[in-house]
Amino acid sequence: MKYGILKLIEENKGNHISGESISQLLGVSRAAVWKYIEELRREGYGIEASSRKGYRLTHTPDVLNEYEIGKYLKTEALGRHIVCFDVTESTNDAAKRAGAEGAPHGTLFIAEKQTKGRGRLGRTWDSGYRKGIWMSLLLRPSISPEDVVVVTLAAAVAVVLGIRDVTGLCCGIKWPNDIIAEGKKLCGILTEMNSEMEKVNYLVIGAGINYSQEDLDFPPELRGHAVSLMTLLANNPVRNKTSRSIIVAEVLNRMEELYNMILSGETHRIIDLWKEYTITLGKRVRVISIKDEYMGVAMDITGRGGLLVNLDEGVLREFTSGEVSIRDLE
Ligand code: BTX
Repeated sequence: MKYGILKLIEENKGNHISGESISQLLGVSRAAVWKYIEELRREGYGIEASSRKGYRLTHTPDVLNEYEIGKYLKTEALGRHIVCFDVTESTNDAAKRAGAEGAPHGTLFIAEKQTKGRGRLGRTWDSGYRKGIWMSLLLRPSISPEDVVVVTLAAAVAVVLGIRDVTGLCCGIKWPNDIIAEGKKLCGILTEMNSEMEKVNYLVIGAGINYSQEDLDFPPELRGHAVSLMTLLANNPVRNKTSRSIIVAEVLNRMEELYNMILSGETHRIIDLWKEYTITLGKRVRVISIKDEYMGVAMDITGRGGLLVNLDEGVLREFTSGEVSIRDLE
């Protein structure tokens, strides 16, 4: 109802709409309309009220909610249910809990701040209040567990394409799924799954996209290594037309296209797109696996998402997990 009222006010594009009209159109009392307007104002919307003319929208804040994201969504399933948190520990944890309780495919969990944002292998993800897009998507794909890597690769491609669609900015993917711009980390992706031997019960794809941090907003150890979208767009007029909601929606729009390709057996198209945007292939790399470190040249990515490296000792080896650092970026 709250966003129904907002929609009516917004559709009037700068003109007033009376409380009476809103209450008649939506079938709610004028007192209720007033209560919802107050709630919207607390969320940051500028809504002018005049006793004679009614309500007028004067300012839309950069908040993440189902209404703002929904304005730009073109999907059928992804993001059609959205759970928004002001503060939560980790949206991946929220999505996993909801996954276990039967939440529908495509549900999006998104937070203004995470207090225990997680990276891979128990690392932390810095997720400051309203500084980024901290989101997790719950998927219920009918694929086998070994094909999950391709969904993760698709998520990285979706982030790159979504950002490019909105801003024109071209980012690169560092294997397996870091999004890099100007040599710094703009986004990280954490995929977690609940599966049986043959079947995935649900999959959670978490993405953290830095949006408005200045260098000093990052913890000292990340300064110079992490970057935000607004910093990358510092001198670009597109900066003022971009919002976190548009980015979220465009990433989901792209993700649904790619996800449908996977379901229709076209995983090779995901691999091809990933290769188009990667910055890893053809580079001298250091691969840090759980046990050892290896040096070599990254040659290719396999159909199941592994990285093929021509090691210095002359052996071609596939890595399915691990960390890669690109020598040129070090
Ligand atoms: P990762 O293990 O590849 O990256 C984690 C590493 O990245 C950290 O050890 C740190 O060096 C660096 N780092 C931490 N925070 C940031 C940041 N904001 N920007 C750039 N670099 C950073 C990548 O793991 C996967 C991250 C997924 C985050 C999302 S946010 C929504 C969802 N919920 C959740 O708890 N995690 C995911």
